[in-house]
Amino acid sequence: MHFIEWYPRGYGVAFKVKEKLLEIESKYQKIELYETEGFGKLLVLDGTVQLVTEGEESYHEPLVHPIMLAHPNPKKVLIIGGGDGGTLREVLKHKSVERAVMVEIDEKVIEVSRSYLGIDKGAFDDPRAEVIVGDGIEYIKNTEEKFDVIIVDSTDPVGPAKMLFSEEFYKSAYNALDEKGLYITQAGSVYLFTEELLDAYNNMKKVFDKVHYFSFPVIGYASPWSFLVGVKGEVNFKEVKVNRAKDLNLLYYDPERHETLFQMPKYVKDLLEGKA
Ligand code: AG3
Repeated sequence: MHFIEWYPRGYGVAFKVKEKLLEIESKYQKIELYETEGFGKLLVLDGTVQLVTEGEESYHEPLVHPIMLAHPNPKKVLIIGGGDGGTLREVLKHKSVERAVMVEIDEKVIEVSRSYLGIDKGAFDDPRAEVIVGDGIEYIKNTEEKFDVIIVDSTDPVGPAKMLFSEEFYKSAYNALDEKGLYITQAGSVYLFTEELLDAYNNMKKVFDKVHYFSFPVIGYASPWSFLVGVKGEVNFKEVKVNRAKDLNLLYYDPERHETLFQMPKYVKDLLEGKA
């Protein structure tokens, strides 16, 4: 038995699976869960791989730690999406964090993750965490709070999450950042969603004071995977405070080699920089 996610152009990512543990239709999407042969449990939303429990850190670490370590003192963090709790868990590893708000639209993703995956490792019950079931777009538009860091851990920039990659959404995010703030979003497969990556990058450039891009190989995704960082004010994303990384127990992202993040295949770099 196997599970395959098909990307555009007939490219696929497959896992051999021992059994299907669950398939439910929530109000928002189809949620599937499998026991894989080699990578623990596999969470799938609307046919797209979200994570495997043995390897999810290859996504959550580059999503969370580069911006947390580049920010001078991140106290308040907002997470949009991230219902499995992996992002929240990594955020709360930072001692400076006083408050982390997570806004996930689909309650079922939280429930399924809590009962079957356990990757939050207690993060949902941390007193610094506030978990809100709701629409992140509305939340960010209406909140009066200012955050040091905003992390978007959503599904792909196609389909229902497309709004999260729009200029309008970036404007609300910019307003919800403190005067020095960092924003990050996953932005899809470098090779297979290049157009979406370019669109998101160009939209972010209209709003943020500076925009950075990087890529990282993620287990279970058609890698390399892209990430976009928006800066408000003066924060240098090219440098991280390595001494704050000591207790993070990292497996994939290496703050000592932060500069290696910025590798991107040449033709993609040329497209992003308008040289192609
Ligand atoms: N959220 C990003 C999922 C993107 C994967 N896309 C795909 N497989 N086509 C992951 C959720 C983990 N917290």
